[in-house]
Amino acid sequence: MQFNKEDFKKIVLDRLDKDYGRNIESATREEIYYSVSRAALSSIWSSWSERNKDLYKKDSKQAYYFSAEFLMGRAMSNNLVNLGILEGVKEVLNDLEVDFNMIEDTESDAGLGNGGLGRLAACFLDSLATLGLHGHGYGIRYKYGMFKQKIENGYQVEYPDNWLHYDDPWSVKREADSVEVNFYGHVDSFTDENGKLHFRTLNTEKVTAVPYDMPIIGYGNDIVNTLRLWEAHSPDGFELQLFNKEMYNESVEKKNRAEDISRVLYPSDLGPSGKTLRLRQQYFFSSASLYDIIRKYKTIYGNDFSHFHEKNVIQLNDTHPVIAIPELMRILIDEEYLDWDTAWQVCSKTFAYTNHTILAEALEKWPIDIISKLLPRIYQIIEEINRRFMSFVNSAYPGDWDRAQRMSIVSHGVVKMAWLAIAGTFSVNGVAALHTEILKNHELKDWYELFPEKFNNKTNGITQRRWLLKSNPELASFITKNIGDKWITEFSEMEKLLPLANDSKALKELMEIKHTKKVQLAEYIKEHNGVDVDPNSIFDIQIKRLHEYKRQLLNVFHIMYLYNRIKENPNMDFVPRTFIFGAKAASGYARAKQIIKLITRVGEVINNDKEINNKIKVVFIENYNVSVAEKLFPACDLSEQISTAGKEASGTGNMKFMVNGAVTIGTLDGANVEIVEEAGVQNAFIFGLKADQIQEINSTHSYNPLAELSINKDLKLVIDQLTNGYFGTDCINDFKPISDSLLYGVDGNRPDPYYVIKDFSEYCVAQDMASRAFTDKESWAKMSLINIAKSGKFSSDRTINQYAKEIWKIS
Ligand code: DL6
Repeated sequence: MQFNKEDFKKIVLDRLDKDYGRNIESATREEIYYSVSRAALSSIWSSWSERNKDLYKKDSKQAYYFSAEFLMGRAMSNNLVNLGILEGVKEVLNDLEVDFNMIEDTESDAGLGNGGLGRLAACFLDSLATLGLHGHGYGIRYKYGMFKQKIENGYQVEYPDNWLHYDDPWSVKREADSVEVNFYGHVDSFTDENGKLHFRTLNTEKVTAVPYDMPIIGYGNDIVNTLRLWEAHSPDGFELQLFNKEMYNESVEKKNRAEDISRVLYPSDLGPSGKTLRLRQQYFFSSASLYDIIRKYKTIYGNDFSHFHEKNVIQLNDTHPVIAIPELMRILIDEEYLDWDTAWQVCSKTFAYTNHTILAEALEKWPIDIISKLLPRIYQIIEEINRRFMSFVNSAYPGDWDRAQRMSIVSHGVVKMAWLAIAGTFSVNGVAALHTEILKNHELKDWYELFPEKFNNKTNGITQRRWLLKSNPELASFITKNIGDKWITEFSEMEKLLPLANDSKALKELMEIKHTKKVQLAEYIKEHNGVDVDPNSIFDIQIKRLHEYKRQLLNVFHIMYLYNRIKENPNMDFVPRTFIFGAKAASGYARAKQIIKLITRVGEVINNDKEINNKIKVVFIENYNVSVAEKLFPACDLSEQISTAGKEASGTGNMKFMVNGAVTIGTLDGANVEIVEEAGVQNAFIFGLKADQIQEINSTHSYNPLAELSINKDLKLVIDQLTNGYFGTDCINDFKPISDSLLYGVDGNRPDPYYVIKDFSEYCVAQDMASRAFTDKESWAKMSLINIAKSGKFSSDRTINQYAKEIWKIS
């Protein structure tokens, strides 16, 4: 893109004057941030509107990514990088004596996602635009993103994440494209003049969906795709008549009910009201997005839906948008008057489904009483889909009633959304090779046997533009200096770095870069945690959602074990370590919160213990989010990927660490398997049970954690310390449930369901090997370099190319 410094400066100053009546001296940092962002946005209007015209062209097929989460993080710097004007804008601000970093830090993270699934969606959008593919996102514009986490007295406390407090200069409201979404009501049938039966839903509750568009800017190619997020409003605003009767609360009741839909990401769904609200959210954005797509389609083909699937493909990101399948059926049958079979053909050729987890609790099931009340016509359609599907199963497997029961979409009082997804789509994919195999051979075995042609794997990836070029400019320059800059858009180029593995000078430079990033992180930690950490120590980092299967517990047990050893023998040889955690626990997940308390308490005790002479530090980074992640990945030496094998579908943090030169310590789980395949097992520290061993132990019920513990006195001591007050008597109530769940099993679960005790010894051995390896600087640097050079596979550009060619058939 052409960039003229003086012109850009003029636009920024002009905006400050016209929008705020300020000059550069009197403007606030928020006003400057807003004006710079809007100035950059104004430079892409024409490319963006050109791109939008393609949505109405006959010969272009569009891919739409339906997702309840888009974890976008900050937009400004990333967009400036992709536009190729970051340095220019920095110079402009420098001329105006404004600190760019301060302006960058003014921007709130768009934290409209929970973890890997939402961040994957954001990486995919970046790749789609950079590859010049016609791919756009649809989701919800939550007023409050994932909560803001504060650590108070060691406990997680949740506060609203008001990311729109200063408005969002990167969103453009498109009021004219608003659509109506209908809830509740009753289904009415009538016969037309030709004797054909029709259905309609009467007396519905109406909600207006108002779209906001975010530009998704391709890297260096003038292509701008769109992320369209819907905001919910009441069509009538508030009720003035009630207000004038001084019934103030009543006057805004309807308005609030509507706005609740897009108020917050993942409202608690423990009770029926929370469940209803979640389903309202899912239907809201699915229905609005379908109407939007159909509106565009009809401008080209009118009522002829036979080309719909040639023009549109919709990827359903997990089960959250699966309600779109019966919704498209409803629109086609009730509003466009297609017959059932034709509508079903359209649907099942248009939708594809990605599964992101095998955790039973994450495979959504909606109680029939909720769905049939909230969406009566949709429920009727689901029942009919199931009736026809069951007859298909019965003809495929005559007399196999067990199988038919297992595969029924509606059963035991619930609608199984994953089953509906597989029945109603032409493609079902897992997100790493191991995950897809587990789906095919275990969790979705019945389905794979019936529809083998639908199943495929698409190993996840991450965008190197955000996770390397933008967040680690020092390493990016090193790479470009050695192999040129083609890697920015063709990540397989990274392999060209391999010869440097034998070049001492280059390895030294690589380690200097790592040191610089560690120093920067140490400053952040000092400022935010008040803890001094030594950049020469091993930076050992585990950052991801807090979940028992991800086994932050295994990590903290290892820290407790090391601490005990140093206490016993203060003069022992020890390679200093800084253990860094970042994690949010779901608000209703008590065990995860207890584990956070354990980490922070262990940290408090160890960090303040003079006797251990700073050999270990433990830091819990508050409010882990995308912009904090950008500081953490580049500064890591050792990447903790230690989930129970078979449980992590893929992981993407593991890839972000790898591209930044961290070495993995991990189990053979999710995409770790492929990381190790690429980098070589000698360039990682692999330990623990494998997925098939765990399957075997589970099926034979042959695991007894108490027996394991009786032969591991180090671990026994660690677990005893949870309940004997060693880390504070005030915490026993928090830590005892952790110990109980490992030793005896709680809430109907087996003891130690995630094999923490079983894998502990091997984990300690692997950790010890990592410590020893770190002392040989050059060989560590070599491992780091090889990981970087072999990370080419893990670009989301590769993943998206596969989706485009193998599923979406777009070019
Ligand atoms: O596919 C993106 C991401 C994977 O990398 C993670 O391994 C997986 O846990 C995550 N899945 C989810 C879905 N719900 N749960 N649990 O977030 O998807």
